[in-house]
Amino acid sequence: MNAQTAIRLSKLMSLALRHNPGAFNLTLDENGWVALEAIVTSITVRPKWHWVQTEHVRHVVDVSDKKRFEIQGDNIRARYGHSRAARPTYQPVEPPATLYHGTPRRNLDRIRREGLQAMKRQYVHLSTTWEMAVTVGRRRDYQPALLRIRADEAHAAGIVFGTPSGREDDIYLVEAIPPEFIAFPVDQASS
Ligand code: HQG
Repeated sequence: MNAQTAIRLSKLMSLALRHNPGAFNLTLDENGWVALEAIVTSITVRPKWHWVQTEHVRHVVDVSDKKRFEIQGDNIRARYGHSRAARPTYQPVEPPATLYHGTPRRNLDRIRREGLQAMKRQYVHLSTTWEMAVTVGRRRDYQPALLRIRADEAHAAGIVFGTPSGREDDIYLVEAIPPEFIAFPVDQASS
């Protein structure tokens, strides 16, 4: 399987495990898990994907730069990013003092007013590094606004942070971040 095909398979797995398991005849449990065998079968019935085997799905899990998926025993799930498919309960963890979020500049005004909201997903996604936040923001704006989240203060104020692993991780998930815990860029006008 070449790299491009692996990316396409990864997107298909995200569709099944984050957004629309029904379209794959899959039923996820409340934390997003489903049998590995079931997702492989559901993919192979799709035109052009008949060749997929468990090892291909495992390969996508292994090579994912962002650890999008995880396998435990005979089950697989998306670690984060869910919209409708499931609402995983993440183990509460103490966040690092600072977390980051990259967003298109056009969102800034609204985020200043109402803070970060989960929008179409189940949770707000926060990054541990500035670089990752830039990458996330660049999906939709070549020069995204970068927000610094005062996670220690938010945590002290009772906001619950979780991670897919239940311990220190690359991605932190939270219901919402009110504007008082966000340091906005001063030199970047919203557009
Ligand atoms: C914005 C991808 C207006 C928010 C990424 C974001 C990440 C608001 C957008 C992961 C807002 C939602 C998640 C408000 C938040 N007003 N806009 N009050 N509150 N927003 O895709 O964080 O590659 O749901 O800033 O890399 O961009 O797929 O969230 O711009 O890790 O594995 O609303 O998904 O991972 O967009 O991305 P998203 P996100 P994968």
